[in-house]
Amino acid sequence: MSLNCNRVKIIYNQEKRIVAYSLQNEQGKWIQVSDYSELAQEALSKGNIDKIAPRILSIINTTYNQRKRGVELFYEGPPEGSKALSRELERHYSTDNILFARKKTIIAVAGKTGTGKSALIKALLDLKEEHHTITKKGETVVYSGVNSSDAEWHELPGIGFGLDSIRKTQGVLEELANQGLAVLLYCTSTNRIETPERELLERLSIIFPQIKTIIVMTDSVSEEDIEAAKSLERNISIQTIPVLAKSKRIRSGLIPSHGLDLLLSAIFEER
Ligand SMILES: Nc1nc2c(ncn2[C@@H]2O[C@H](COP(=O)(O)OP(=O)(O)OP(=O)(O)O)[C@@H](O)[C@H]2O)c(=O)[nH]1
Ligand SMILES: [Mg+2]
Repeated sequence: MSLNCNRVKIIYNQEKRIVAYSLQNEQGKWIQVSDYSELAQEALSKGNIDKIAPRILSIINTTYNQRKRGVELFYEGPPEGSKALSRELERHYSTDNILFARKKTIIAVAGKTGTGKSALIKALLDLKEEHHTITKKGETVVYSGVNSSDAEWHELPGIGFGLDSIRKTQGVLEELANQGLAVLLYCTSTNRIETPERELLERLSIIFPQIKTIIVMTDSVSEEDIEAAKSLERNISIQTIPVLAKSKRIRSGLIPSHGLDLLLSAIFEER
């Protein structure tokens, strides 16, 4: 396997039967395949991975493994997909220099104390109807899916006052990055990201371009909050999604939860 072989990632969302593909660029950042790639065709992005695995591998081998320079193929999703892919690889591509690895999706959820990290994870797991176990790793709470997606959600301890607290968070995130962290959800309950928080996010994106960062504006209840999320996104150039994890009772009635579906697609489909 040469050092500059292509790296392709297949992400399979079984509930929605959506398959997404990313390529790693020279900087190490994962980029979704462009519309020009044969992998982007409709027939390969929707459906049961069992059925389309042969075509997926045939395209990957012809397009991204020219002169058998080698491909590192990563898979994130339920075991059905990795079984289908490795069966097909063994049958038809055993001499084609394709290295295959299944990766669990590691998602970090960070942000200041009380910004709704726990509420967010719980709401996302409920929405996915994902059974999970909860364990502690140091001060981090780890929610591990035990049925379909095999994702791990790491809730970092809330960031308090002072730079030490930010540094500690950076340390934990770097450790996770070395274990293959795929997504960082950074929670904020206001439309302001303070300078140390912004610097943390910027530093991480430089050192670990492969991590997809999303700012989650929690407790978003009004039109103004949605506008604020847009303006934050413009300012900081990081995708920002306004979310209300749990419905909220106010004097004039109940505000239903929202934004969770969009956030799940951003995590599990667009990488
Ligand atoms: N109604 C409603 N309440 C929320 C929402 N998000 C957070 N809360 C409430 O806000 C408070 C703090 O939320 P947590 O999820 O515990 O915040 P956290 O970031 O996990 O806090 P730490 O773990 O202490 O850092 C709790 O009382 C939650 O019930 C939401 O979307 N809707
Ligand atoms: Mg919490």
